[in-house]
Amino acid sequence: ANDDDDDTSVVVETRTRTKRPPLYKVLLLNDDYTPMEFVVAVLERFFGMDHAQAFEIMLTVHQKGLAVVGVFSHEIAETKVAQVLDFARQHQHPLQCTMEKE
Ligand code: NFA
Repeated sequence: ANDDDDDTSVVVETRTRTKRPPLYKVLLLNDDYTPMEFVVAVLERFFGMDHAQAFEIMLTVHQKGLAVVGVFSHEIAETKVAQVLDFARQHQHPLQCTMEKE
């Protein structure tokens, strides 16, 4: 410009910190009443497991009291929990399912 200083531009770079979204574990809980075959069917239907995988995880829940059945974004985890609880209620089983931040 028509003045006596020098035209100097300054580039200000702001560092972008990209945060990965938190993940949530979906847990299945043991109880004394839900039939084993029903739990296997839940794991196949909502968590995409084949029969052998589903049976194995069902047994872990039965023996240990609970197991992680998947890890998802908050929204997907919430949906999985709701689907399992709805399906269990529809069949009048007390199966419990919950989520926790990883
Ligand atoms: N404990 C249940 C039974 O003996 C089976 C079960 C497994 C229930 C996993 C809930 C979760 N019928």
